[in-house]
Parts: sequence; structure tokens; C-alpha cells
Amino acid sequence: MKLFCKAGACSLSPHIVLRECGLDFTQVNVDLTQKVTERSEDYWLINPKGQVPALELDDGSILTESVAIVQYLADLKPDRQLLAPPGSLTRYHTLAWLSFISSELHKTFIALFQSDTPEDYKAVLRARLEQQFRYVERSLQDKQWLMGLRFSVADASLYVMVRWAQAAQLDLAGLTALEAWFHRTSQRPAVQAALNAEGLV
Ligand SMILES: N[C@@H](CCC(=O)N[C@@H](CS)C(=O)NCC(=O)O)C(=O)O
Repeated sequence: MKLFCKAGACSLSPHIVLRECGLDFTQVNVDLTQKVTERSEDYWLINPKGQVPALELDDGSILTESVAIVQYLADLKPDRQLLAPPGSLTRYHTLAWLSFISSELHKTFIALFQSDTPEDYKAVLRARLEQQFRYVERSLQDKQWLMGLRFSVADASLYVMVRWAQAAQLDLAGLTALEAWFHRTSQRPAVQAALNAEGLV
């Protein structure tokens, strides 16, 4: 498999999951401004949406969308227990987190990071995100991971968002459960390996 990614982007989430699963893959970095891979391939031809992540499977087919990719990867290695089996309610709670992270956090950050977003609207987005992180904080009370006792694909996705929150200098003061969770996640060998491979440490 090949993972098309950009350092620190949302592709870090499937990157972490690939390493948590112990799957064999090649990391291919993409210049998102030029839409060209580090191997000088036209990225539009790989993902017509021009976005990372994209996962190339061994048969040459391409899977896009982080939420779909992490589920696919976790289902390849059910023994790693990154996603509960189909039919179990825990699976759908995990998917609820993936959906929340993708639609509520990720897209709000994208608007915040855009240079042409007006400053007064950026203030609205920051306040919205800080409110959402307070919700995450409440959800993490007395829990090791979002789903309780097990690290899941949802934790991998949330990790990227908290890194972005730090980069955007959002006010996360007092969110001690989130801070402890971030520290725990950062210490996982797969997370360290992914950060290293993306040149982030
Ligand atoms: N819905 C997509 C969104 C992916 C996305 O927004 N990727 C960003 C990086 S975090 C990107 O490639 N941006 C470049 C662009 O949109 O041109 C997913 O979750 O995989």
C-alpha cells in the first residue's frame, strides 16, 4: 500500500493507524500547492479531489477520505482492536466520533487556516472550536481514550486536531483531561514513529 500524505495534515491520522496496525506501506509526500508528489507524479491523477490522504491499494485502486481509510485499515487488522466489529454499538459510537471530528472540527480548522477568511469570522471559528474542545474535554473525563479503555481510530483522528489547536494557539487552558490524553497519545510508539517519519519531531 501507499499512503499519500503531507506532514502534519489530516493524513497523519491514517498514517498513525497504518503503524498501529503494523501494516506494510510506503509513505509518499505530496506538495499540495503544486499538486505533485515527491516522485513528480501529477497528484490530480491520483486523487481528483487534490487532497490528502489517499491510499493506494496493492491492486492499484485508490481509496480517499480519512474516515473511510481508517475504517478500512482497522478492519484489515481486527486483532489490533482499533475499531469494534460491525454490529457492535461501540463501532457506531466510534464512527460518531470520526464524523464529529471530520465535520465539526476538521472543516472549521480548514476555514480558520485559510488566508482569505476575514479576521472577524476567524474569531467566530476560534470560539466555536474552543467550545467543541470543551465538549471533548467533558467526554474524556475519567477515560483513558475516547472509547474508554482502548485506543481507537477516533483517537488517531482527534490527535491531529489537537495538534492543529496548539498550532492555532486556541485557548485550551484548564482542559486537563484533554492535555493528559494528548500526552498519552504522543507517547504511543506508532504515533512517535509517524511523527518522526513526517519530520515533525
Ligand atoms: N474530506 C477529506 C478532506 C481532506 C482535506 O481537507 N485534506 C487537506 C489537508 S488536511 C488537503 O488536502 N488540502 C488541500 C486542498 O484542499 O487543496 C478527508 O477527510 O480526507
